[in-house]
Amino acid sequence: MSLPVTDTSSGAGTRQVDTLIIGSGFAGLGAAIRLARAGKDFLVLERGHDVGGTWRDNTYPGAACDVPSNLYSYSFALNPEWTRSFSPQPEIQAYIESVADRYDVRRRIEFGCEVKSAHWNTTTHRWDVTTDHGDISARVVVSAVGALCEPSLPDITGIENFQGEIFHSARWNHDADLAGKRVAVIGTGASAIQIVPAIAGKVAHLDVYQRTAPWVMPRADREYTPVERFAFRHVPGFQRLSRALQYVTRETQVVGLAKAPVFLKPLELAARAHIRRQIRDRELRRKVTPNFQIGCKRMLISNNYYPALARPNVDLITDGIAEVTADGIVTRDGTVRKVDAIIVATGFHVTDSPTFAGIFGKDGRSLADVFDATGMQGYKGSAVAGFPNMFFLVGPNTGLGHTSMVYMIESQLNYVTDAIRTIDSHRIGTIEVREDSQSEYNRSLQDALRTSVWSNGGCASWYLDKHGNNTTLWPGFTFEFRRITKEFDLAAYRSVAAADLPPVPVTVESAPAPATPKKTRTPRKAAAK
Ligand code: N01
Repeated sequence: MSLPVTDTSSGAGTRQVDTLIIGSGFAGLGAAIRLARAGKDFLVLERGHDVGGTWRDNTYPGAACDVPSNLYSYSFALNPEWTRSFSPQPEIQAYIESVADRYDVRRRIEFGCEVKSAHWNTTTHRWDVTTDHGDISARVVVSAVGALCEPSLPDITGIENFQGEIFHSARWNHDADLAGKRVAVIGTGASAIQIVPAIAGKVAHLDVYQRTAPWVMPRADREYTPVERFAFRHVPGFQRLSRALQYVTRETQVVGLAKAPVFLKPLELAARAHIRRQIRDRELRRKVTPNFQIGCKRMLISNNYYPALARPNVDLITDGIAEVTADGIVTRDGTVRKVDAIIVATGFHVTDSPTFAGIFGKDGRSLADVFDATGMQGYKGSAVAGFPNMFFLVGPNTGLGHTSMVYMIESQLNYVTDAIRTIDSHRIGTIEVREDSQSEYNRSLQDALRTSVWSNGGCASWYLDKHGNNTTLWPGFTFEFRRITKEFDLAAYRSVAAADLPPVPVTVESAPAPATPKKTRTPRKAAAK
């Protein structure tokens, strides 16, 4: 157990924190629970006013999960309260809040505290973190900011001049009354296809601006019966069995997605049949039929998106947007469509998150600069060379298109918790993934991705960075990731024992607090080179 060096009082001066976790979505909250269980000393900073991350922020009408409910929870906190086979956002948010309460970690989370920057201090061998609640010095930082947290706004000429209501899907303005209004939705991704059916019946007219038609599959969503809900609560192993079956079924998709896309053909046929079943109009059928291989972009699921598009008050517009004016949208063919409100459902900054620009590693370069040069590369999604004593959750190549991210997050929690345990038990002062470990790891990832539909399916997606590399998705079965993250592999890292670090010079004005627990007796030779 590490010594309790965290001083969370927000008095004058720099606060000393042992492990600083940034974010309290599924990843950050999970990290807090795991570190609390391991008896570690930590503080969580959360810029929002509650836990939940992307599930707290995405409150748009129709928001729901496209992963089955029983798979979409922590393995250590199954939720017998799910009411449907695919959960709506309010239930997921309520679940996350209930877990925070059950594991009593809220008191270790500082809400409404935004991290502005984090600089590795080569003198103190700690992270200097600037926040809007003052400065913090942390021995270890765990970044759990998530991939889908920074809304991406489209760079469309004139959009800043629009005079009506305009907001991003992840920042829904619940004060805006859309009833009886002319509304435009820009984008046809996972968020938009849930928003469109939810508002189509309320607005006077809806224009849906589609740049690329997505593949949409039927959604096997239904209410759980009272018998099932009783069994989830009272029959030992029943919910876990349901979860295991869902896990295995979903995992079979990896064969088609990552290894041999020919096996995705049955899914494509099912999606084509879905279009034929739900849309009569030939022209609309043509417009919604994608021109790339299924799976290349995230496969969407909906039973009410196509019927919503077929409504008389809804138009699907496929001519590109030329500009936005004060009161409407002009497409490239010159047509002007007046609207009262625009909903921007254009996704998130994933490979170019603005959070990268505020993290500065040991050579003074920001994570944004490093990723700009090399692409978003890391090691096991959890560490990046040049950024000592920093771990990432939902880092590079940990994303998924086919199953629950919570499974990947829990794999990373095993790894990062074990890393912190190792740092403490070996009395390590600084630890950093070796460049050769990271390069080798990324070479094998990119090799594995070569056969995937994401690389060969003929689409442009946010899975690929500007170098054309897929730096977001895990290229194999998720149990393979679970295996390689089961234990922290110290040999892949360069570390310096705390006792071998040069002493921190003491200045007249301020004497820095001890960097690492000093009163320890583990032999320094235990730290790997
Ligand atoms: O964003 P997206 P999202 N002009 O990036 C279009 C997760 N999620 O918020 O395809 C016009 O998928 C863009 O067009 P194109 C899930 O992981 C999960 O919908 O790039 N259009 C696309 O249609 C998902 O993948 C759930 O040509 C522009 C859309 O905007 C991720 O969140 C629910 C444009 C963006 O789609 C993001 O989904 C919801 C422009 N300038 C979301 N720029 C679950 O159920 C972009 N577009 C778990």
